[in-house]
Amino acid sequence: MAKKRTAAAPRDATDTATIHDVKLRRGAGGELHQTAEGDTPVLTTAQGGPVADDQNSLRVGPRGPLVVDDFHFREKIFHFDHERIPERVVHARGYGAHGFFETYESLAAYTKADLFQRAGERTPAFVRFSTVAGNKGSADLARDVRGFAVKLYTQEGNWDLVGNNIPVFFIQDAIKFPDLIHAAKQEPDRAFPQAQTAHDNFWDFISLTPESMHMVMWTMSDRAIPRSLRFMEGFGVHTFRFVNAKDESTFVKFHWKPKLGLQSVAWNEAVKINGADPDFHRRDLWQAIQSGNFPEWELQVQLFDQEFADSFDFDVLDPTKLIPEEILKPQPIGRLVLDRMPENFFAETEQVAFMTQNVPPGIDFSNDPLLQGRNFSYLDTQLKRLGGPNFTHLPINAPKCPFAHFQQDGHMAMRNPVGRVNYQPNSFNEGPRESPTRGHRPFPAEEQGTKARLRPESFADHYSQARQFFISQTPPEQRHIAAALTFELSKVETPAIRERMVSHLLNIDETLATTVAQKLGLQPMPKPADAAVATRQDLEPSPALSIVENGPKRFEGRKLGILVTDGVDAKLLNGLITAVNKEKGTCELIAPKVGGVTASDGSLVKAHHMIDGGPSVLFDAVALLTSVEAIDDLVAEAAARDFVADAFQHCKFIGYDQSAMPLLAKAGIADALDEGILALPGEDGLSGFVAELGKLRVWGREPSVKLGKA
Ligand code: HDD
Repeated sequence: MAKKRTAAAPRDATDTATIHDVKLRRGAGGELHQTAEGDTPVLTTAQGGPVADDQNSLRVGPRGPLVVDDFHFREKIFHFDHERIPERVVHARGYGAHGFFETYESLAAYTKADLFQRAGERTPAFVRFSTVAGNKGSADLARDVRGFAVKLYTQEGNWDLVGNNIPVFFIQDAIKFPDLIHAAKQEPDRAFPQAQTAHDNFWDFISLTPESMHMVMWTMSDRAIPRSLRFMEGFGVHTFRFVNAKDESTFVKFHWKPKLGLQSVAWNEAVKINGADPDFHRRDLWQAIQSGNFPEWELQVQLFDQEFADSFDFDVLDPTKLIPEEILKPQPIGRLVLDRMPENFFAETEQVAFMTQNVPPGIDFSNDPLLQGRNFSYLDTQLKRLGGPNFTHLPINAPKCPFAHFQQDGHMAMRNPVGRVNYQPNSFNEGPRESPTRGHRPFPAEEQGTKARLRPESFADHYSQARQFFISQTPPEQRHIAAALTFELSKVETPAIRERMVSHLLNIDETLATTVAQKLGLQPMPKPADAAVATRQDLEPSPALSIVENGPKRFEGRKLGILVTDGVDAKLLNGLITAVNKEKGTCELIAPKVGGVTASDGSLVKAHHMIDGGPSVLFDAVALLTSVEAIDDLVAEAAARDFVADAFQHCKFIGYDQSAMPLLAKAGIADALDEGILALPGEDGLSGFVAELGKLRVWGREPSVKLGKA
């Protein structure tokens, strides 16, 4: 009997097969391709038919019309016309990576969640980072919240921890979410601004929503312009529950802490990065993973009981509040490592469907109204985006543990129950049955109350933690918040909205409010907003809220941009690269021509960028390794001057050899050499220079360059 003629891969097939004398080769997805001469697969239609000519449509004569029986043309164009799916209504721009989560110790005392039972257990993970407001093609360095969505493929089902890089949220009730997002995204009549909150609608909504003040302090801080996705924290935001085998519940808040510490950019830098490399964050993640520098976060949890929750004046169910780490220290429970990029962006990063309601047994929800509203929303959005109820059949969304159910049919069903019985209970004793012992059971919390639309009194304090955040920042970070507010409100055209915002700021910090008002030219000063101010308390500063206080101590994972010319001192250059690499940093070379330069020893050194293509905003620090012969030509290049001037105004460390002095002079900083502008190799040698780079910025310089001064 003839072998089955099919494009589907037989289970036991090897890399090649021969069917009806046609040589076949297995593709990445297990499919078989017909092979032409050599090992090149034959191009086929989606139906598997070999294609003879893919360059010319079928037509009548050389100048005649096309004909309708060109099924290959029809199929090719039809498929192209349907390539796009709706982008996410929020978090449209994102980038994902695969990895694993590793549990440190058993957490059986707190949770029966299978992934937390055994020390050293690894659970496959997929993480998608995103901005919120911008469209899919917007730039990475928008001033925005970053999504931090983690899918853990546990042995008892997928757990999606769909968080942000900010531990609180704008609103307390999910019913306000459409308004918040409408106000933040482009205004509907003019369709701009793109990926920016600096416009009337956003600040109008915010200034009428006092509960958003805490989150606004975060979004106006440098948290909203991270240097890299690898250098930011993630938060589950809400209070969740751990539930153990005895049905005992412990409240839990989740924190992802980056191993490489926190780091952000300056606003002026962000604006320039968006022009120089709109894909800055995704390129950075791609490069890090492809080069084996796998980003890592520690999962830490704040665990507490009802009695502890009751000790606060605020409510742990209120998503606009956090529990300061100094009051309840987060405990490390595992680590997340991202070690593999998707093979296909669309199949994985675009089609991944996160849903807050995906929780395994042992993890449960609290009565946070925002969380409960989210649990309702995410399923709907996947249906819209992915086009049908079978999106769990997509490999990126399918569980990696055994699963069995009677859901069937629908668009694009790839798996249906086999056999006669597709229901339960059934008397044929076939198919899966529920398991009261293993299955997810909600924590049996007792609930009572009158059904009503209301906001509890315990959610009323909107300013105490906003103030706490502000006073926990270092002076440069406070300056940046004031500058960000000034910038954003300067783009607001309606004076009453500016005033309303300043009246809220007065309840947060008077100096902040006055600075912003002065810089806006606001007169007279408005009165403080009267929204529930009576509840405001003076909370202690929390250093854990500062980025500068929690930055790295080393240059590891960072990038030095070295501007080189012909005649560069080969020993100095090689020594510097070695010293940076030893510290697990990387170097990129910028030269007048991308082909490279000839070093002092005659060797050809290839460059990564020409000067226009590699501005200093792309690097964490810079070095100027030039030569006496080439410096005049370099000084003549405006881009070289900008390279140095920007590095200076962004408070970066600048290493230089003496020949580069004219360039420093051209950039206007030869007379302003400070502790961050270091001659190379320097007294402590190149390793001493690289150790200094670990401080990342020379914030003491900032007032003199007026950067970030509101
Ligand atoms: Fe949301 C996407 C995070 C409130 C409704 N959200 C989405 C993503 C992240 C968050 C990271 C992107 C997931 C991905 O990469 O695919 N959202 C949050 C956080 C919130 C929050 C941390 C507050 C604590 N979200 C929130 C509310 C609602 C939604 C209150 C609706 C009531 N979110 C959605 C959504 C999205 C979404 C419309 C759009 C795309 C998607 O779900 O998959 O359902």
